[in-house]
Amino acid sequence: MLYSIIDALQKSAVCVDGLLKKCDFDYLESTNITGDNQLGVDVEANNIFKEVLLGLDSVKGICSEEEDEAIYKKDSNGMYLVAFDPLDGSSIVSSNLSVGSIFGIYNEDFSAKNLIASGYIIYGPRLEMVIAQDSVNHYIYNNEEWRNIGSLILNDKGKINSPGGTQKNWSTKHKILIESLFLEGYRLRYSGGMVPDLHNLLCKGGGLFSYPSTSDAPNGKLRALFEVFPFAFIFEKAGGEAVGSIGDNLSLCRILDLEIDSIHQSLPCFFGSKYEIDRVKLAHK
Ligand code: P6P
Repeated sequence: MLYSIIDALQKSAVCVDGLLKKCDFDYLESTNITGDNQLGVDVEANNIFKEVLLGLDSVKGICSEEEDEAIYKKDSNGMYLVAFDPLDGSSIVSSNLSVGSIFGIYNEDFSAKNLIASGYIIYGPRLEMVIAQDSVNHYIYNNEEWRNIGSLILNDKGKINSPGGTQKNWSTKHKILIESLFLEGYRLRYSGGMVPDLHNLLCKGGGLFSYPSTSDAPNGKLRALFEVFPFAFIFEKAGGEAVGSIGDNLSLCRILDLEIDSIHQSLPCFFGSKYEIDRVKLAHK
Protein backbone atom coordinates (compact mmCIF):
# COMPACT_ATOMS: atom_id res chain seq x y z
CA MET A 1 0.00 0.00 0.00
CA LEU A 2 2.88 2.38 0.73
CA TYR A 3 4.17 1.59 -2.75
CA SER A 4 1.43 3.69 -4.38
CA ILE A 5 2.52 6.71 -2.33
CA ILE A 6 6.23 6.24 -3.05
CA ASP A 7 5.48 5.77 -6.77
CA ALA A 8 3.36 8.97 -6.79
CA LEU A 9 6.13 10.90 -5.03
CA GLN A 10 8.72 9.65 -7.51
CA LYS A 11 6.55 10.76 -10.45
CA SER A 12 5.94 14.15 -8.76
CA ALA A 13 9.69 14.56 -8.18
CA VAL A 14 10.35 14.36 -11.93
CA CYS A 15 7.71 17.05 -12.56
CA VAL A 16 9.12 19.39 -9.89
CA ASP A 17 12.66 18.81 -11.18
CA GLY A 18 11.44 19.87 -14.61
CA LEU A 19 9.83 22.98 -13.11
CA LEU A 20 13.09 23.99 -11.45
CA LYS A 21 14.98 23.61 -14.69
CA LYS A 22 12.78 26.09 -16.52
CA CYS A 23 11.14 28.26 -13.93
CA ASP A 24 11.81 31.89 -13.20
CA PHE A 25 12.31 32.47 -9.49
CA ASP A 26 10.29 35.57 -8.80
CA TYR A 27 8.61 36.00 -5.44
CA LEU A 28 4.82 36.17 -5.37
CA GLU A 29 2.95 38.81 -3.36
CA SER A 30 1.73 35.99 -1.07
CA THR A 31 3.39 34.36 1.93
CA ASN A 32 2.53 31.03 3.55
CA ILE A 33 0.94 30.80 7.02
CA THR A 34 4.40 30.72 8.61
CA GLY A 35 5.18 34.03 6.92
CA ASP A 36 7.71 32.60 4.46
CA ASN A 37 7.89 34.42 1.13
CA GLN A 38 6.61 32.22 -1.72
CA LEU A 39 8.11 31.68 -5.11
CA GLY A 40 5.80 30.70 -7.95
CA VAL A 41 7.59 27.35 -8.00
CA ASP A 42 6.71 26.82 -4.30
CA VAL A 43 3.01 27.07 -5.15
CA GLU A 44 3.33 24.97 -8.32
CA ALA A 45 5.26 22.23 -6.50
CA ASN A 46 2.68 22.25 -3.72
CA ASN A 47 -0.15 21.83 -6.24
CA ILE A 48 1.64 18.89 -7.89
CA PHE A 49 2.13 16.96 -4.62
CA LYS A 50 -1.33 17.88 -3.28
CA GLU A 51 -3.16 16.74 -6.43
CA VAL A 52 -1.18 13.51 -6.85
CA LEU A 53 -1.42 12.45 -3.19
CA LEU A 54 -5.12 13.28 -2.73
CA GLY A 55 -5.78 11.28 -5.92
CA LEU A 56 -4.57 8.06 -4.23
CA ASP A 57 -7.12 5.69 -2.63
CA SER A 58 -4.56 4.84 0.08
CA VAL A 59 -4.31 8.50 1.22
CA LYS A 60 -7.02 9.96 3.47
CA GLY A 61 -5.45 13.37 4.02
CA ILE A 62 -2.45 15.64 3.63
CA CYS A 63 -0.86 18.65 5.21
CA SER A 64 1.65 20.94 3.58
CA GLU A 65 3.94 23.75 4.65
CA GLU A 66 2.20 25.80 1.94
CA GLU A 67 -1.36 25.06 3.17
CA ASP A 68 -2.90 26.79 6.20
CA GLU A 69 -4.84 23.68 7.32
CA ALA A 70 -4.66 19.92 6.83
CA ILE A 71 -6.89 18.63 4.00
CA TYR A 72 -8.92 15.45 4.71
CA LYS A 73 -10.85 13.54 2.01
CA LYS A 74 -14.54 12.88 2.79
CA ASP A 75 -15.54 9.16 3.18
CA SER A 76 -12.03 7.93 2.37
CA ASN A 77 -11.02 4.35 3.26
CA GLY A 78 -7.41 5.36 2.90
CA MET A 79 -5.03 4.37 5.70
CA TYR A 80 -2.38 7.04 5.32
CA LEU A 81 -1.79 10.74 5.90
CA VAL A 82 1.10 12.55 4.19
CA ALA A 83 2.76 15.72 5.48
CA PHE A 84 5.15 17.45 3.12
CA ASP A 85 7.26 20.50 2.48
CA PRO A 86 6.89 20.68 -1.31
CA LEU A 87 9.96 22.78 -1.93
CA ASP A 88 12.33 23.47 0.93
CA GLY A 89 15.04 26.08 0.37
CA SER A 90 13.35 28.77 -1.72
CA SER A 91 15.80 31.29 -0.35
CA ILE A 92 18.71 29.52 -2.09
CA VAL A 93 17.10 28.26 -5.30
CA SER A 94 17.85 31.58 -7.05
CA SER A 95 21.55 30.97 -6.29
CA ASN A 96 21.25 27.61 -8.13
CA LEU A 97 22.04 25.67 -4.95
CA SER A 98 20.43 22.26 -4.37
CA VAL A 99 16.95 22.27 -2.83
CA GLY A 100 14.55 19.51 -1.84
CA SER A 101 11.09 18.21 -0.97
CA ILE A 102 10.48 16.49 2.36
CA PHE A 103 7.67 14.10 3.27
CA GLY A 104 6.40 12.07 6.19
CA ILE A 105 3.85 9.25 5.90
CA TYR A 106 1.65 8.84 8.99
CA ASN A 107 -1.10 6.41 9.87
CA GLU A 108 -4.02 7.29 12.20
CA ASP A 109 -3.00 10.92 12.83
CA PHE A 110 -0.27 13.52 12.29
CA SER A 111 1.80 12.60 15.34
CA ALA A 112 5.43 11.51 15.65
CA LYS A 113 4.44 8.17 17.17
CA ASN A 114 2.39 7.41 14.03
CA LEU A 115 5.13 8.26 11.55
CA ILE A 116 5.72 5.01 9.63
CA ALA A 117 7.93 6.17 6.73
CA SER A 118 9.61 9.34 5.57
CA GLY A 119 11.99 10.67 3.00
CA TYR A 120 13.11 13.47 0.80
CA ILE A 121 13.83 14.36 -2.82
CA ILE A 122 16.97 16.33 -3.63
CA TYR A 123 17.07 18.46 -6.78
CA GLY A 124 20.79 18.77 -7.37
CA PRO A 125 23.24 17.97 -10.17
CA ARG A 126 21.33 14.67 -10.09
CA LEU A 127 17.72 14.01 -9.14
CA GLU A 128 17.82 11.68 -6.11
CA MET A 129 15.42 10.42 -3.47
CA VAL A 130 15.87 8.86 -0.04
CA ILE A 131 13.15 6.76 1.58
CA ALA A 132 13.28 5.41 5.16
CA GLN A 133 11.10 2.55 6.38
CA ASP A 134 13.08 -0.20 8.13
CA SER A 135 16.30 1.00 6.51
CA VAL A 136 17.28 4.13 4.57
CA ASN A 137 17.25 3.53 0.81
CA HIS A 138 18.93 5.85 -1.67
CA TYR A 139 17.52 6.18 -5.23
CA ILE A 140 18.80 8.02 -8.30
CA TYR A 141 16.74 9.02 -11.35
CA ASN A 142 18.58 8.10 -14.52
CA ASN A 143 17.42 7.29 -18.07
CA GLU A 144 13.83 7.93 -17.03
CA GLU A 145 13.79 5.39 -14.23
CA TRP A 146 14.44 5.32 -10.48
CA ARG A 147 17.22 2.98 -9.36
CA ASN A 148 18.05 1.92 -5.80
CA ILE A 149 21.77 2.60 -5.34
CA GLY A 150 22.06 1.30 -1.77
CA SER A 151 21.48 2.21 1.87
CA LEU A 152 22.64 5.23 3.86
CA ILE A 153 24.23 4.36 7.23
CA LEU A 154 25.75 6.74 9.78
CA ASN A 155 29.03 6.05 11.59
CA ASP A 156 29.02 6.40 15.39
CA LYS A 157 31.09 9.57 14.95
CA GLY A 158 31.35 11.91 11.94
CA LYS A 159 33.49 14.78 10.70
CA ILE A 160 30.94 17.40 9.58
CA ASN A 161 29.53 20.29 11.59
CA SER A 162 26.45 21.91 10.02
CA PRO A 163 25.32 24.75 12.34
CA GLY A 164 22.10 26.62 11.46
CA GLY A 165 20.58 29.81 12.75
CA THR A 166 22.04 33.29 13.17
CA GLN A 167 25.25 32.84 15.17
CA LYS A 168 24.97 36.14 17.06
CA ASN A 169 21.65 34.85 18.44
CA TRP A 170 22.96 31.48 19.69
CA SER A 171 23.03 30.71 23.42
CA THR A 172 26.45 30.63 25.07
CA LYS A 173 26.09 26.85 25.63
CA HIS A 174 25.47 26.33 21.92
CA LYS A 175 28.34 28.60 20.87
CA ILE A 176 30.75 26.60 23.09
CA LEU A 177 29.48 23.28 21.68
CA ILE A 178 29.83 24.33 18.03
CA GLU A 179 33.25 25.89 18.59
CA SER A 180 34.48 22.79 20.46
CA LEU A 181 33.65 20.58 17.46
CA PHE A 182 35.54 22.92 15.11
CA LEU A 183 38.52 22.86 17.49
CA GLU A 184 38.43 19.03 17.18
CA GLY A 185 38.81 19.38 13.41
CA TYR A 186 35.19 19.08 12.22
CA ARG A 187 34.59 20.63 8.78
CA LEU A 188 31.97 23.36 8.29
CA ARG A 189 29.34 22.31 5.75
CA TYR A 190 26.22 24.53 5.67
CA SER A 191 24.34 25.68 2.56
CA GLY A 192 21.14 26.93 4.20
CA GLY A 193 19.17 24.11 2.58
CA MET A 194 17.97 21.53 5.10
CA VAL A 195 17.73 18.74 2.50
CA PRO A 196 21.22 19.05 0.94
CA ASP A 197 22.82 19.78 4.34
CA LEU A 198 21.32 16.67 5.98
CA HIS A 199 21.80 14.56 2.83
CA ASN A 200 25.50 15.48 2.98
CA LEU A 201 25.74 14.16 6.56
CA LEU A 202 23.95 10.93 5.60
CA CYS A 203 26.21 10.41 2.57
CA LYS A 204 29.45 11.29 4.38
CA GLY A 205 28.86 9.06 7.42
CA GLY A 206 27.65 11.60 9.93
CA GLY A 207 28.47 14.56 12.17
CA LEU A 208 26.05 17.15 13.53
CA PHE A 209 23.31 19.32 12.01
CA SER A 210 21.85 21.81 14.47
CA TYR A 211 19.10 24.40 14.36
CA PRO A 212 18.86 25.47 18.02
CA SER A 213 16.59 27.77 19.97
CA THR A 214 17.97 31.27 19.35
CA SER A 215 17.11 34.67 20.82
CA ASP A 216 15.36 35.61 17.55
CA ALA A 217 13.73 32.17 17.07
CA PRO A 218 13.18 30.63 20.56
CA ASN A 219 11.20 27.72 19.01
CA GLY A 220 13.75 27.20 16.26
CA LYS A 221 12.76 27.58 12.62
CA LEU A 222 12.24 24.10 11.19
CA ARG A 223 8.68 22.74 11.17
CA ALA A 224 7.92 19.56 13.12
CA LEU A 225 5.47 17.71 10.89
CA PHE A 226 6.99 18.18 7.43
CA GLU A 227 10.69 18.81 8.19
CA VAL A 228 11.87 17.73 11.65
CA PHE A 229 9.88 14.52 12.32
CA PRO A 230 10.68 13.07 8.82
CA PHE A 231 14.41 13.69 9.22
CA ALA A 232 14.40 12.43 12.83
CA PHE A 233 12.90 9.17 11.53
CA ILE A 234 15.52 8.96 8.75
CA PHE A 235 18.47 9.64 11.07
CA GLU A 236 17.33 7.00 13.58
CA LYS A 237 16.87 4.39 10.83
CA ALA A 238 20.36 5.28 9.55
CA GLY A 239 21.83 4.52 13.01
CA GLY A 240 21.97 8.08 14.34
CA GLU A 241 19.85 10.12 16.72
CA ALA A 242 17.65 13.23 16.69
CA VAL A 243 16.85 15.36 19.74
CA GLY A 244 14.89 18.53 20.27
CA SER A 245 12.62 20.40 22.64
CA ILE A 246 9.08 21.77 22.61
CA GLY A 247 7.90 25.12 23.99
CA ASP A 248 9.48 26.53 27.18
CA ASN A 249 10.82 23.14 28.24
CA LEU A 250 14.24 23.46 26.60
CA SER A 251 15.50 20.14 27.99
CA LEU A 252 16.35 18.00 25.00
CA CYS A 253 14.67 14.66 24.37
CA ARG A 254 14.12 12.23 21.50
CA ILE A 255 12.28 14.16 18.78
CA LEU A 256 10.00 11.23 17.88
CA ASP A 257 8.72 11.20 21.49
CA LEU A 258 7.60 14.84 21.27
CA GLU A 259 3.99 15.93 20.78
CA ILE A 260 2.98 19.08 18.92
CA ASP A 261 -0.05 21.36 19.36
CA SER A 262 -0.33 22.73 15.82
CA ILE A 263 0.59 21.50 12.35
CA HIS A 264 2.93 24.43 11.62
CA GLN A 265 4.78 24.28 14.93
CA SER A 266 8.58 24.59 14.76
CA LEU A 267 11.11 23.28 17.28
CA PRO A 268 14.83 23.42 18.00
CA CYS A 269 16.41 20.27 16.53
CA PHE A 270 19.71 18.38 16.38
CA PHE A 271 20.38 15.48 13.98
CA GLY A 272 23.55 13.44 13.91
CA SER A 273 25.73 10.49 14.76
CA LYS A 274 25.50 9.10 18.30
CA TYR A 275 28.78 10.67 19.49
CA GLU A 276 27.75 14.17 18.43
CA ILE A 277 24.24 13.89 19.85
CA ASP A 278 25.74 12.81 23.18
CA ARG A 279 27.85 15.99 23.04
CA VAL A 280 24.69 18.05 22.37
CA LYS A 281 22.85 16.50 25.34
CA LEU A 282 25.84 17.24 27.59
CA ALA A 283 26.27 20.81 26.34
CA HIS A 284 22.59 21.75 26.54
CA LYS A 285 22.00 20.19 29.99
P1 P6P B 1 18.99 29.81 8.28
C1 P6P B 1 15.34 27.05 4.27
O1 P6P B 1 14.69 28.31 4.25
C2 P6P B 1 15.17 26.47 5.65
O2 P6P B 1 13.83 26.34 5.99
C3 P6P B 1 15.86 25.12 5.72
O3 P6P B 1 15.91 24.49 4.49
C4 P6P B 1 17.25 25.47 6.23
O4 P6P B 1 17.84 24.41 6.98
C5 P6P B 1 16.98 26.70 7.11
O5 P6P B 1 15.81 27.32 6.60
C6 P6P B 1 18.13 27.67 7.03
O6 P6P B 1 17.85 28.71 7.97
O7 P6P B 1 18.35 30.66 9.36
O8 P6P B 1 20.22 29.07 8.76
O9 P6P B 1 19.22 30.54 6.98
